[in-house]
Amino acid sequence: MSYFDDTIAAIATPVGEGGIGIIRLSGKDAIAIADTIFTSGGSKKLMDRPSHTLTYGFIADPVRGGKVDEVLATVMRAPRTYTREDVVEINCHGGILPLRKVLGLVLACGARMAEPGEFTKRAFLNGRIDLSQAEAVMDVIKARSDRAEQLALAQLEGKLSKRITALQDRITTLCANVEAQIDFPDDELETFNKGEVLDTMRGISAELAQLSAGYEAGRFFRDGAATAIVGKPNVGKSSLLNALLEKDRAIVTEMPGTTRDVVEDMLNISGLPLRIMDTAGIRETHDLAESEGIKRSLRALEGADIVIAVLDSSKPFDKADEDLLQAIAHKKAIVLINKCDVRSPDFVLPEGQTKVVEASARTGAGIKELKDMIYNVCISSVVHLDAETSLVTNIRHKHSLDLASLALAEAADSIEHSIPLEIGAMYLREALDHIGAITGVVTTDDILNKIFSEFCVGK
Ligand SMILES: Nc1nc2c(ncn2[C@@H]2O[C@H](COP(=O)(O)OP(=O)(O)OP(=O)(O)O)[C@@H](O)[C@H]2O)c(=O)[nH]1
Ligand SMILES: [Mg+2]
Repeated sequence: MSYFDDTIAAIATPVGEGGIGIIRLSGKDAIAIADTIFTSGGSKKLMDRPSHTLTYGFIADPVRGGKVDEVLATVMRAPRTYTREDVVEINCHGGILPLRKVLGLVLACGARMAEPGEFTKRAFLNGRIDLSQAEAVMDVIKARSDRAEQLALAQLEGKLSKRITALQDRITTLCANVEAQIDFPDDELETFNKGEVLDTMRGISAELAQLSAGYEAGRFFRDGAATAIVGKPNVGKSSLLNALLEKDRAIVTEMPGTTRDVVEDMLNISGLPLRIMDTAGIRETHDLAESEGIKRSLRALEGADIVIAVLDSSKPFDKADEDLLQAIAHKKAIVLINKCDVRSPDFVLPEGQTKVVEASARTGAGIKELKDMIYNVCISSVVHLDAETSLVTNIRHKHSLDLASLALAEAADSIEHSIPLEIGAMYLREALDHIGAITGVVTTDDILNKIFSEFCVGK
């Protein structure tokens, strides 16, 4: 049974010209509405066609007559459909004009224009997928690397939901345990052993925290890690960008102050997408354009997830290099000792730097080591990463995990300090609510509207 009684429609393919374009209808009248505008060679009605079959025919204007487009119509009957409702997909010729005309007819015949994400929202509300799976649909569409797509697909298949539901079940059992102890305090309940209960609570709290810790790596895979290359003028930042990208992206000259603006490109390291930025060399200057460029460098440095600080080893390490190391001390950063092909014996890096790579942007030596180090710095929080790993990639999920982990820790503390068990039970129920928000067991219209409004129309 569907949650809705109206039928929605939208153009499901991107705007622009293509081989085909698809109009998608979903709802209890989807097939009847399609039948009012669809004619096949014979007198075949879509209503009489078996589910999950394709029918060749034409779309015609039922009022004014006249063929609008030659199409293939797919009939898919509930419940084995994307939304769990009756769905019809009309494959039109892929220009925007036929698509708009067909959509116009469908709307005139009683369908309502779908809102962004409304098909997926129906899949969720009709119980086919949970909320984290619905959110994964958008991540699959927007994935920028194989690895990001793999993670989103794992989430769509419910791997994250399974892990979360297992934790949820364990908390529910705990909660029942504690509540039984409240209701029957005098009975010697075999299930309530304070030490064991505390261990279980802390164990689950730690597991939730660990899932949450994977978020940063998950976010990098999903959105790309912003990586800024910074340093003094002429140390080889633009050369390094070009070496990493294996193309002549940025201008390189022997003149200090060559790069004036931030030059950005995408780089993929073993499936990890990076937004890599070459910046203007940082120094005192009276040149207006250069000083604006330097301001942008500093902004890029602050905003970056990862910083590559480039030093020129053909010259002695100086005060400006020292200032740079100071400026990146609070960031995830790698120190790159460049120009190692012409390294001077007077270049001495101060002690205490841990992530250091020696390289030559000119010869390409050390570039692979740099890439490996960037990858490791990005996913350091994830011990083990394979196809089965489900990483949290969504900030909403991370927040809920953190809150649930905190509530469990509070529950454990209160029970440890012999505070009335009612308080512990309250924290446990709070933890359950936070977990439930991830899969959508506990949610509000506001949250749903916000999540689905970020989708594209037709999905
Ligand atoms: N020998 C040697 N020369 C290098 C190396 N990397 C860069 N250079 C040279 O150093 C000079 C400056 O290189 P750029 O890449 O323009 O330096 P930059 O840091 O981007 O300079 P600005 O944009 O002015 O801040 C050029 O002449 C490069 O060919 C290297 O690894 N070895
Ligand atoms: Mg440059």
